[in-house]
Amino acid sequence: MRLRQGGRRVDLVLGLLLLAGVLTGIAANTVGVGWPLDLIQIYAAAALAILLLTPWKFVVARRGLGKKRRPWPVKGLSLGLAFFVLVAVGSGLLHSTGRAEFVGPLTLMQIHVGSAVGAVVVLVAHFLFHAVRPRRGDADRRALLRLAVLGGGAAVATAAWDTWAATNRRFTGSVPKAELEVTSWFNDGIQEVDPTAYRLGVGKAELDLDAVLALPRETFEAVLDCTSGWYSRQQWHGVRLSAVLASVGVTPGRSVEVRSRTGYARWFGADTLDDVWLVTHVGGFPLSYGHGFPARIVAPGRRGFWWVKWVTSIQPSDRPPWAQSFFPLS
Ligand SMILES: Nc1nc2c(c(=O)[nH]1)N[C@H]1C(S)=C(S)[C@@H](COP(=O)(O)O)O[C@H]1N2
Ligand SMILES: [Mo]
Repeated sequence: MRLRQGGRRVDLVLGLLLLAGVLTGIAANTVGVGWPLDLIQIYAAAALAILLLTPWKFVVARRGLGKKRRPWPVKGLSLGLAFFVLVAVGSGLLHSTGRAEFVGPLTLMQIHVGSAVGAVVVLVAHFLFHAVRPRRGDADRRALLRLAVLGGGAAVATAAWDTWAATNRRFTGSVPKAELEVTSWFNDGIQEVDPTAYRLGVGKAELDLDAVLALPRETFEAVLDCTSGWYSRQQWHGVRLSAVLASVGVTPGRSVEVRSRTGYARWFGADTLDDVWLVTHVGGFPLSYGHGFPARIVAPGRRGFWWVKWVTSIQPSDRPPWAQSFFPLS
């Protein structure tokens, strides 16, 4: 009886830790740089708390698996869930060290996200078969004390991990790279844009490449931080979107739609256009085809998926910037 109650509590805490992991994981991949909270620290603490609970869960699970009454789908789901969670935690921790990137053809981040999605799917199925419901008696003093010990243990483990293992990660969880990596959100192919044929539509005006290069450009540094788990600080050279619009006398609506030759688009709020750049050069050289030649967005403080490459159109829009998908959909 005691053990059964203990098992339910372990499951409850594990379920809450998984939920915390999913929420902070998604949040860390949407927020940008001006963020005061080290979300990945909470994320890592949830993961390490799961690891700390593994020995207890193991005892409980061994008993559950031994039960003849328990139907085999529940047992299968339990094992599947344990597998996905341990793979997700392990691949995430390994990635955070920045010392490994691939396992076979897959990146650690792909394995991490894939197994986390797998865990959520299995958890939902598991719950449908074998629901754990909290009871009032679950939160007695001893249970709360244990929870506090677990929290303390996870905090210490996280601090140790950050000090000795994940030493170079940003608060987003990304690890550093000296050079940019040619990356696309989904499957946009590299565009080999002919510079003589290039036209940039801004409102009703059309600028050729010389006209873009004649705009008031500046040099600055900014960090590209991709949701695939790396970041790179580079020196960029380009013009603020506010200046691009002003040069042709266009006023933004509620936002500005920036569209790539591939159709990929993001909307930037009218009040942010001083801080979003149309750049033509990186590290003192024109952009390469892979990095968005002849012109791309650099949006300091926003994740890589905002940094639209091969920009061919900048249009005022009535769409409020929040009325777009959280992450690009294609
Ligand atoms: N047109 C277009 N622009 C894009 C993408 C894309 O798929 N299509 N991917 C974005 C993502 S997810 C990232 S991280 C950066 C990568 O820029 P890089 O290839 O120069 O490193 O480009 C962004 N711009
Ligand atoms: Mo990205």
